Amino acid sequence: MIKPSLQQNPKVTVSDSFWLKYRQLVKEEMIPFQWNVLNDRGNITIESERDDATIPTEKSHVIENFKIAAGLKAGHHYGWLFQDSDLYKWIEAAANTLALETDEALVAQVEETIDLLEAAQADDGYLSTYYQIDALQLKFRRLFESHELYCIGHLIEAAIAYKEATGSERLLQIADKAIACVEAHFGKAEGKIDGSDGHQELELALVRLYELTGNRKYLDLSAYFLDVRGQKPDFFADQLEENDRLGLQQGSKPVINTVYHQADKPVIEQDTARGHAVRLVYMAQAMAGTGHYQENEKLVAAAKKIWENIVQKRMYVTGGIGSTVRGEAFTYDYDLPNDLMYCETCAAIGLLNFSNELLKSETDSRYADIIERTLYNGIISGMALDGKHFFYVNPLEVDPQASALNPDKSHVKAARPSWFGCACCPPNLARTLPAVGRYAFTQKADEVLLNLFIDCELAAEKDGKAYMIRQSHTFSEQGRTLITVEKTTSAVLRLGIRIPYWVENPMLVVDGEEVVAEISNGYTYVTVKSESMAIELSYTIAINELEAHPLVKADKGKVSLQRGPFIYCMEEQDNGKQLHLLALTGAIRPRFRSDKILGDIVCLEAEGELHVMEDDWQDTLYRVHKKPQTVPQKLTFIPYYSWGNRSLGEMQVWIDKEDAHV
Ligand code: FUB
Ligand code: ZN
Repeated sequence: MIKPSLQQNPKVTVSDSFWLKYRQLVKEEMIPFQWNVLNDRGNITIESERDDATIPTEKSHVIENFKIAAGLKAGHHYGWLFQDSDLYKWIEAAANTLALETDEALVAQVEETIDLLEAAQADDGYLSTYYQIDALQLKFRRLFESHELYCIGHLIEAAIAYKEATGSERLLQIADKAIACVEAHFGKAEGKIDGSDGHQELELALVRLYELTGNRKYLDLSAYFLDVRGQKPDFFADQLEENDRLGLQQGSKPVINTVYHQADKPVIEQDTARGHAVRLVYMAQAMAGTGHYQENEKLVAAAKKIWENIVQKRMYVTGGIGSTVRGEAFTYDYDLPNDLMYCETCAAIGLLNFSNELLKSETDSRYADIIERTLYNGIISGMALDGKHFFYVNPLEVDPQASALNPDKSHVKAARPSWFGCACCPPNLARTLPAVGRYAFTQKADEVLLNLFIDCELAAEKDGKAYMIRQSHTFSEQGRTLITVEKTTSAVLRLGIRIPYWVENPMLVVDGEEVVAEISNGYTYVTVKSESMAIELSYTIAINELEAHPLVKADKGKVSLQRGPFIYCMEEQDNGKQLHLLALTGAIRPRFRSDKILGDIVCLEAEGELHVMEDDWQDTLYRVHKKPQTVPQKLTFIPYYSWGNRSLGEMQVWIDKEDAHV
């Protein structure tokens, strides 16, 4: 393993019109809208994410919970045990926005929120509004479901973002006090709890805190929580037994599913993606990060194994993960049903961050491919183009009638609701989108990687000397990428430029001279010796018909279309009803379109055919097979992320390929 150097969030200024639109949406729509929700203001309809009457959908109550915990109000906690994390993610979203542009009113809002957190935090640093208000006797005693450490993880991430954006350490102090509380209660020493949280998150946040501070104690604590997981598979159940023995009022005592919690065996032995999808990728990100900085090759190798299993056998073409609503979980290799899937927005965000973490210890553009696939597809599909409606799960095939009438598809929404009883995804999007520049480059001790083709500028330092890399792109019929490097020193800089799989015939010109683009692990390298250099990459943007591995039953005989980083889909609005009766038969062309709702997009138009239903089907459900009649039909595909923004209707990513209608 390469000796790890501490990586901090790169200072990247994004100027890309596609991503600036999202940044504006977060600032102008999502942050104020979500603030209203957290304060139970406005007339916002909260939907339950699936057909389950126990999901709390009356209100958010997040700010109220903190006020009650702080003793400023009377009452009970409302919402999920992890409702606090909605506020922490909101703060992180605000901070990531403040890192891009100052906004005194927003700073004041965050400062007020920090006042509230300070008031709510117990003297020993404990902070979990549910347990503080209604069940203090169970503090750290029902870890399978309590999310106490999960919430501290999100608090830490918010504090890091706020420090990076404003220089203020106020929130970090609260986070540090919470960490001190965790250290006082957890560990190997006699009398301490030797176990972990049911939902991983604290571990990855501690790695990020190490990156910010360089303090190895955070890394060691992350390593402890990773290491203890699965060592005693009965740990969660034993806690419940002990609560009974001690006569503590504790409510339900379910049978613990240790696979769901990734706690049935040590993490180092977990070589496939199992259980709850978000938890798994959050855990694996922490394994990759902790392993990298502690130079623990086994831990990094175990993380990689999990990553390989996901991207080779358990990931949707959109970068979505999680094949079943039951337990929001992975199932088995190649089981990727398009209409029953889960593909939670948070899980795609987790896979993005997991891939980004692995890229730190291994230069391989496959990680960047997944960063790109998740970002441009399964993540941004999680929100409407108005910034005020969200998907929790991101289907690849939708029929509104099925969503309404088949209870097994109650989680497969045909339109994005405003908010959810479990609101983990919307603020997760809000914190991720303004930070997109962080994935564009990876700075390593001996090289800088340009991962994403986003118009932006990196301002960084190497050995105390400043350098700048600017990239800009044109994606019309042909692709053209201009990269300028400027340095204040003649010290050599090795720049790796990712050549994405959707680039054909790349031609590289460096300082006016054509050079052969030799590719190593998906990157082509340019050695910058002089104080400035101009690099031009031109290429053809491929339109690919992707097919899935033959063992993916759901996609047999079908293709999905991809141009550049975007996966495409068909909508009823453009193609009529019964999308499953369409097949792709001929050429595909890009068409530039300015749509009132969808904005400036590149659609794909293709020759296709419609399987016509003959009259003799009227009262017949089955007949002896004969070749179906077909008529030619023009097909229109839009980028997947933009589906569901017009009228309610069917949507489909995978389409039959010509010879399917025989
Ligand atoms: O448990 C916290 C979050 O709620 C998970 O990450 C999501 O999957 C949802 O269950
Ligand atoms: Zn979520």
